[in-house]
Amino acid sequence: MWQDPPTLPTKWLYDERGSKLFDEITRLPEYYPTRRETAILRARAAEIADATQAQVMVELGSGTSTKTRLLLDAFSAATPDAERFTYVPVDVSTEMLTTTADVLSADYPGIDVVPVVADFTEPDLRLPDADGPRLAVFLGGTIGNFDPDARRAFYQGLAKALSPGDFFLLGTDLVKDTGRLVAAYDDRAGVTADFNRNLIEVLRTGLDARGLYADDFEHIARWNPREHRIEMWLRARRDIDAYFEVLGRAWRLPAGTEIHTEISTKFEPDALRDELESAGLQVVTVWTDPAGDFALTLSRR
Ligand code: AVJ
Repeated sequence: MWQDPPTLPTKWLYDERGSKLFDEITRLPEYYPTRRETAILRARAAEIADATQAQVMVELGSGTSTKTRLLLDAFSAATPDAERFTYVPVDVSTEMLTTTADVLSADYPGIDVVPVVADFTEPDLRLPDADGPRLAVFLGGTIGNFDPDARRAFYQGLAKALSPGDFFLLGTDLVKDTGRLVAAYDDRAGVTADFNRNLIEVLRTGLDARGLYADDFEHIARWNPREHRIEMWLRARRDIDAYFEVLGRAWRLPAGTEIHTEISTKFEPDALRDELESAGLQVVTVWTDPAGDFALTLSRR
């Protein structure tokens, strides 16, 4: 936060209120990624189950969502009666994992749910053993939040955690018309603006800040063509003179100062393939929706 320009950790966007706002974002008319990815999974889940023959699915970031269920439905249907399929949600939040495990165990009595508490961005990621192929999935386009170095480290860590013959399914948003991209991150209803400004609330309450108000910041979403990513910023509408009780530090921002809060990288399929293959993950199949907005890439270690 004391960098220039000031940068706040993206993960701070996802407190309870932030997570609810993101959920609202996924239903906005401008925000296409969730609907596109769901459509691809609906069309391809059975194919994914067939192509991988996986007995274990490890989901990075635990989910109880429609998307997770589409995959679990397909794998349940593909698993012979004598065998059991295992779902391994991986998350840093024990609370999230407990909810996921409870809800999915109740809904899928035929599936073993084995939660793992871990930060999957750490290089020492370890996955539960299995007799057959394992499938790691990372959905939602969340990889877009990682900068190129973090992506490389993540792919390498994952490739190390996987064994030869294991698979990786990755959801990525694709480069497209700039107007549509910007609209998806600057919606008319202002939900994304509230989501972004919520970071100020997180700071204010978490660090006991005086003189810091979300309304003093303007939401900015802009396309960075060089890095092919949407960048979210917060711009101070007036001079900010805040004081963090917890840190015993002042934070002064002249009007117009921009704080960087999130990147959402958009991918070109060829470049994505190169990144995965450099980490030792061979691309098997790329599926997109009919509009070509979003991609699911299946690779194999
Ligand atoms: C949850 C990271 C996939 O980058 O599209 C949506 C987050 N931020 N609108 C994305 C987000 C603003 C989202 N991901």
